[in-house]
Amino acid sequence: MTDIDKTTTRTTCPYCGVGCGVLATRHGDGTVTVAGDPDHPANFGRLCSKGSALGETLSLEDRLLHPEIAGRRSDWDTALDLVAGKFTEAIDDHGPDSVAFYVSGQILTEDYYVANKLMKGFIGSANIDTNSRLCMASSVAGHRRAFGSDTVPGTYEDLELADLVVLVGSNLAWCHPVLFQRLEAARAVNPAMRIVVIDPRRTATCAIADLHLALKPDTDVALFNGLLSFLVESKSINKNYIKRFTENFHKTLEVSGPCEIGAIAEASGLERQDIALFYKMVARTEKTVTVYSQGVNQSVAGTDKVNAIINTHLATGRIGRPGMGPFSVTGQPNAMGGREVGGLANMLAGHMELGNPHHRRIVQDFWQSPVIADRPGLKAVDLFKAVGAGRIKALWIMATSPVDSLPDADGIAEALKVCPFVVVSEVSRSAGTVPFADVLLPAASWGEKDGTVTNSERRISRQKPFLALPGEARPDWWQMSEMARKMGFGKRFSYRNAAAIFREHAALSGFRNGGTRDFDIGAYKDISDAHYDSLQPFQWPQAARSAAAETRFFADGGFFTDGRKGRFVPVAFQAPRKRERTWPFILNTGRVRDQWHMMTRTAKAPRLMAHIAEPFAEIHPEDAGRLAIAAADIVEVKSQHGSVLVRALVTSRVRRGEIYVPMHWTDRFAARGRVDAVVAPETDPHSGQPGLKFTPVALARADMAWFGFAVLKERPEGIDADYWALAPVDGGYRLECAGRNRADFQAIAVSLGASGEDRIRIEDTVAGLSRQAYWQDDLLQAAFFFSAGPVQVSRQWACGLLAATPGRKDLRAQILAGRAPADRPDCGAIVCSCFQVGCNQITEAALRGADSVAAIGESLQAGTNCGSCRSEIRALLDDITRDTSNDSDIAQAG
Ligand SMILES: Nc1nc2c(c(=O)[nH]1)N[C@H]1C(S)=C(S)[C@@H](COP(=O)(O)OP(=O)(O)OC[C@H]3O[C@@H](n4cnc5c(=O)[nH]c(N)nc54)[C@H](O)[C@@H]3O)O[C@H]1N2
Ligand SMILES: Nc1nc2c(c(=O)[nH]1)N[C@H]1C(S)=C(S)[C@@H](COP(=O)(O)OP(=O)(O)OC[C@H]3O[C@@H](n4cnc5c(=O)[nH]c(N)nc54)[C@H](O)[C@@H]3O)O[C@H]1N2
Ligand code: SF4
Ligand SMILES: [Mo]
Repeated sequence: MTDIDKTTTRTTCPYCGVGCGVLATRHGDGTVTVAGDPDHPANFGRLCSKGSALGETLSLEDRLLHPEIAGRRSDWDTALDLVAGKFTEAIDDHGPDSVAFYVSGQILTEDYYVANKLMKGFIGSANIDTNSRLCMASSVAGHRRAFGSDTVPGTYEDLELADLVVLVGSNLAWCHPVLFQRLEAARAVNPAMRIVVIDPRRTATCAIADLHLALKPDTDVALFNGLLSFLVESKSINKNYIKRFTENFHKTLEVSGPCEIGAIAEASGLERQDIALFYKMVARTEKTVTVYSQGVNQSVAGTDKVNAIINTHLATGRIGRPGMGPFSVTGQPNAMGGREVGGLANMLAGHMELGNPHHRRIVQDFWQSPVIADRPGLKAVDLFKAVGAGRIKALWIMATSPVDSLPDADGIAEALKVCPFVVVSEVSRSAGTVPFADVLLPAASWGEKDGTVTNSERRISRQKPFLALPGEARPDWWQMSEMARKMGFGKRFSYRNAAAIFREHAALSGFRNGGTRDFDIGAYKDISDAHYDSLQPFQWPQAARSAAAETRFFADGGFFTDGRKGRFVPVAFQAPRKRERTWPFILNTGRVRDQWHMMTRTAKAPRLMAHIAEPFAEIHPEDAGRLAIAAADIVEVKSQHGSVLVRALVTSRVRRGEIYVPMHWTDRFAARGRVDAVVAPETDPHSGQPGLKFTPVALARADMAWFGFAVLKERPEGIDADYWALAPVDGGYRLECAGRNRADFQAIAVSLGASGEDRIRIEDTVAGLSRQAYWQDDLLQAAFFFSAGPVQVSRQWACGLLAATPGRKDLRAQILAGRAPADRPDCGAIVCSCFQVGCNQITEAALRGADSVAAIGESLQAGTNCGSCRSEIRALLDDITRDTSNDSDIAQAG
């Protein structure tokens, strides 16, 4: 193992479910740098753009440092007395189901364990749900239907060992970048490996796809049912496996019916030959892995999609063996840990079932608890409906922002307003939930907290502190334990540290298990504090009686259903809802490469903001043409629930009639960019997961009388423009804005905080153009570029102005001209965030002969550090060879 000195800590990245190991090093000047841990089996030293910028996100700016009651500073004792008092009062007056916890896959296993234990075993309600309901619930439900347990059968290595990797509803290149890099590297070694992407959009992931199936949204079940039938008809099934280890095969076939490619083409909108090609590839490739993510889970047919996929693996016996299996990749760093402790409202701790009396007995005996919840609690969407209806009297929200991330987000905000008592545990003062909190509790953040997380391949790793707790911030497990103590349950919550909780969690997993339950880490039930501190990443199961870790499940059956058979689940395809005339478009939502969720952390790193700096809607050129929407116009996307104003990104990457808007922008960074205000709260009947990728909407150009772009030293407050989007840059902020009514540009500049003794201005009222700049003591304070249409200045050049050497006189001429001097060409929208290389530079290098990603790396360094941009570089190169214009992977105005 690599030697590290005292200033370096081995920990785990707090972002995605790949769960990369990180080496964090503290320096004398207080800064922290991070590097990939070469010894961590998830990443072997790699990191993506978000992971490698972690050191830039640790400032205490925006941090909550003290408990607050009704907006006023308080102390822990007073705040928790109030919380315990209000919860107890509600329980006494209205019963245990009148209170609830809403937690998150971003708290650690130890935090989660305590929250779940308190609610289900001591308060006696199952009203604890988590943002994993928006994320993994359909996978959990699908796994349980097929396997009898929530088990991910495979490992990351399977992607490398496979000959065919099918990515369904997964933008791996942007959302699980290090896993994507491992896949890319494996393909370089095994050029025979084939990769299929099934996604309505042509994403960055498609850059390595041999076949991209741009199916109609929510038609995956038709495609995979057809595949099942094809496998039978082409005699590619494994009869022995089916017979020995599974049940319900024939009934399932009856539902999927004969393989009629024509009907499948009709349903999915795919070409018949593409479907046939895909089916043949699967039929002839034993080593097939099907990776799936939110295009599968976040759907009203999510659980059926999961089972349609699993059915094809059971039928071929391609499960639990090297290079084979269905593989649900998890989103959050601890989505899996949350499932292990039973954080969902319909689960019990240790992967046990709330509905199973035997399991309830086990858990209650182990906890020695006064009660045990015996019926499922409210799932996220229903939970907030109950809050809105006044049925929840006290609610504790921890490490998630439902007013931004749940569908019908404005409705959630209304619900929180009527809730009599809301507690919010947060690290960031700018989180969307903060204004709704009666009590605010400052939580420990990454770098301060201590515990474990489980990644997508069932690997448990340590998150370790390397910074002191700032102010009065405290870990979430401590907050919950103190609350339990104040409610009178102190004896069962007297944890000294995270290790003590981990020991209890490990012991429960092995308690009366004997191989009847998949989740067993009993081997760690007596782990010492010292061992816990130096715990190396390991995969479960790790039962007390077994020596080595098993790494895969179900190659030889051994399912966790009653008869220990794997279950085929008949799933009938249901055509998605027909479009109505008022709502002719389908809104799809998801992620961009360099932002994490609501941007409370990633937006602190200017270089991550350089990739895409404002919310956008991807719109097909034909739709744009029909609606007279030009590139970089502002558009309104509206549903019956709400609307957003975003920049138009006209691209053939999306299908006609569909638009894609990222989930990340909140009121803090844009005027009206919260896309979940538009998304419909419709859920999957089995998992309760909302269909976040399919909302019928209307789309229209928002007529703007003026457009503006500005760089500013100070963050402007109260921006008076119909559209705006703000992003930090080195030395200040950049602002995009636009307004519906004709305006006085100087007045706008002043309202945005323009000040300085030294100013320049050029105005052309006929053309509706204005450029202004303000200096104070030779330091540029702000520069503004206004015009009647979308502003055409190079953003990279303008953002560089703030960092320019003070006193440079040539800036004046540049600003008045609105462009960089001829000898310093514009680098274009940033593609490589590590080395700040733009698309113009890449295009130029390509035209000079750098015709591969490697050659671009050699000439510009782009793509040679974290590698997250390599698929975009490849797409740019492809575009240049195809000579298509206006189709890079970058937002227009980026
Ligand atoms: N950069 C970045 N990475 C992240 C995160 C982040 O915020 N930023 N968040 C993490 C989290 S919590 C999660 S859950 C994961 C999510 O990771 P992914 O699931 O890979 O990401 P998404 O962008 O939500 O959606 C994936 C794709 O589903 C497609 N899709 C939509 N509808 C359908 C459909 O009907 N069928 C199919 N087959 N596909 C469809 C969308 O077009 C989209 O490209 O990412 C994790 N990683
Ligand atoms: N339209 C649409 N909506 C979506 C999705 C989508 O694809 N489309 N994806 C959904 C998915 S998969 C997910 S996972 C959710 C994510 O949505 P959220 O969970 O709402 O997103 P985050 O911004 O990650 O919220 C985490 C919050 O916890 C705080 N925090 C960070 N660390 C800690 C800690 O240790 N303790 C405490 N107490 N607080 C902490 C952060 O400051 C932040 O405010 O969004 C869902 N919503
Ligand atoms: S892939 Fe990136 S975001 Fe995900 S764990 Fe690794 S470094 Fe973190
Ligand atoms: Mo997620």
